[in-house]
Amino acid sequence: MKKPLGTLASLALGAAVWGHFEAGWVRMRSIPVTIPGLPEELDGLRFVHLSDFHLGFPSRGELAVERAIEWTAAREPDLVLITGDLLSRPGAEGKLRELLERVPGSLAVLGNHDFESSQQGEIRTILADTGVAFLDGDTTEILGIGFAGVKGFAGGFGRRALGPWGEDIIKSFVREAVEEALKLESALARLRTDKKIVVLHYAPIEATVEGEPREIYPYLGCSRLEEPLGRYRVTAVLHGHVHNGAPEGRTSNDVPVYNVALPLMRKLTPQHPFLILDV
Ligand SMILES: [Mn+2]
Repeated sequence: MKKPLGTLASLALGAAVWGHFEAGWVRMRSIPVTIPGLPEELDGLRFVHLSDFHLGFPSRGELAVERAIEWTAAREPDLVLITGDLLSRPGAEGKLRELLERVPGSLAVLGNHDFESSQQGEIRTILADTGVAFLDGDTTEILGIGFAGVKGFAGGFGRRALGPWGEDIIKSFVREAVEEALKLESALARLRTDKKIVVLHYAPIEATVEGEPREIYPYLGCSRLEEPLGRYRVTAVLHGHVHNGAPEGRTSNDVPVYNVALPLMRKLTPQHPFLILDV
């Protein structure tokens, strides 16, 4: 009697272990996305957008991240954009360094997870050492396209966004979102390029959050980040963070917004857990 029970237990354990790792499996598939209005001379440029690595010990997504970096490096894209949550837990600093060394010249913003274990300083050192530009209200111009990046913050969307009212702690919370939006706005004001791409961790619109439980919408982004996007005629916005949201939406001024949280990509296009913008 003992043996079959033992076998069943092993099977159950085997299935659980397989399920755990299968969630981090990678299968590749391409989804072409067209950005309307880009000039002809940019035709054929290839950007890769990677997000939400959530490395650390333990990390079931590490294999997917390795494959994504391997795939990216092999195709020598014109630019790699990374939208935060590089480390979720300690224990993967060496792995992060090793992966980023394979995509030098990338642009990155940090995410909320990068702050969780107070590792943001160390992550910034790794970014600097590996030649990845860190954007925190900063801008850069590459191939005639201007890039502006901030982490962003939470607070909710539209008329229901949290207002700076009541207790000091609520005011401080709202102030964080306002300051991130101001950083983005002043970065955009400095860009002189016709084409501008914004890189965020948090979502600037509700449309790419749809699919998540409604109760957590306000923690996934803030429409205060949307305000500067229309004013400065941004070409496209890339963000991460929203693991169960929608991959694409538009601001009220019709700016396309792409959500490329790695866990979302693994579900939607499991063969290809990242977005290629074919411009
Ligand atoms: Mn996040």
